[in-house]
Amino acid sequence: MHYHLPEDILAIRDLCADIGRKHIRPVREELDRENRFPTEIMKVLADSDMFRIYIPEAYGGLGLGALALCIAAEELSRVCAGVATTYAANALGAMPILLSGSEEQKKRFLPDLADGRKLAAFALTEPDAGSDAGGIRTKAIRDGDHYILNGTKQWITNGGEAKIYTVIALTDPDRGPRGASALIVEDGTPGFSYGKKEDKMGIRASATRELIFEDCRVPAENLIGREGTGFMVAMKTLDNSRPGVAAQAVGIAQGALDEAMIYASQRRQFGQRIDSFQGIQFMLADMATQIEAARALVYCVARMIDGGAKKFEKEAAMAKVFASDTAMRVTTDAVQILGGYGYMKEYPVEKMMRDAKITQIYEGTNQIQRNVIASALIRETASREK
Ligand code: COS
Repeated sequence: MHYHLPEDILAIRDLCADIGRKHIRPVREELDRENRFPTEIMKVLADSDMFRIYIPEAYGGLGLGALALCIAAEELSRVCAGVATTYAANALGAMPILLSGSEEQKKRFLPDLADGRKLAAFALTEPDAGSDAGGIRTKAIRDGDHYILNGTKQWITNGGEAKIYTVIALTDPDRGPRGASALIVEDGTPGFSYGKKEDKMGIRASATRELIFEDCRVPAENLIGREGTGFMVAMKTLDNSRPGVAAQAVGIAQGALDEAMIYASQRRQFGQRIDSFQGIQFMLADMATQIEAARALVYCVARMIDGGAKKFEKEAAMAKVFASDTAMRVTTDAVQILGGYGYMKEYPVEKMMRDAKITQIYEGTNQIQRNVIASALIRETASREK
């Protein structure tokens, strides 16, 4: 399919493919086995200006927008979704500042993120507040020119590795989600420590860790926007980041199809290549068709965002659901095509199948995405009927 991508975005795709081939492919199995954070690869991405693409030019970025970020996430995920998650979680962490930060906050924090000197992370989820994001309990109580932060955040991508965290906490606990606010918390702030590092099924090159806040004093100037706007900031952040997860899912699925195509052309059974069997051909055709449909949806939403659309939560959720369900189906079929070999760790498709699973879960489970889509449909119908 021809997507008429502009030259600068095509260059990003080629650059990511090159980094994938030279720097990620040779180590992806080791990173996965050892649950090891890809520090060296982040350095390569920083040296290649890859952290600049989603940051506006005024703050040291290239201002290339959502489509560029999606293409980068897709191409890196084609090789290793764990590395891609580590990379893309920076955009997620930076998003509250990009969307709602003051000029002063943007000038203070974004240039370090743009040149990759510092990594970022986004902290919303808690042990008892996952899908029910409005149920968070972490508190940030104003005390003079500081907020006193207390609580635990769970499953935070880039936890322990990032230097800049955007944290959603209750500044007015009696008001529930309407009393939530977004704060920038820097690594090293007294009272801020890291808990357990998770041992995950997939995306094992990415670090997932608990954040612990115990009477952590955060300067009041680190409040993003106004008090009480934190839930909205979080929701808008997720609307903007979900197309990136969808792009990651497209990349994982494409990587699995690439492997299945090569294997099916080389494997011989019953005296012929297995890609000469109609049963395998139909599987490959369905895999390719689903991937292309997912990709078209992702690029379309990214272009909506870059075109300045104000509301795209429905489309972002649709892309996330469709692409991640596709990734799960396609990677499962890829394992099936490789048969017994596919089930073994010496072939990459079993890792891809494990990696695919998280795309149906994080940044909002696919059940929550369907809630978001249905609510938007019902609202649209009601407003048409008025
Ligand atoms: N953009 C802007 N505002 C939004 C919004 C959006 N996408 N979604 C909701 N809001 C606003 C609503 O308009 C409402 O505002 P008011 O209080 O002024 O009326 C407020 O936020 C609460 O919305 P709602 O009643 O829909 O909230 P719910 O508690 O029912 O939860 C869901 C909504 C389930 C959609 C939300 O909790 C969610 O997205 N959960 C998943 C969280 C997630 O993705 N976690 C992953 C971890 S982060 S990587």
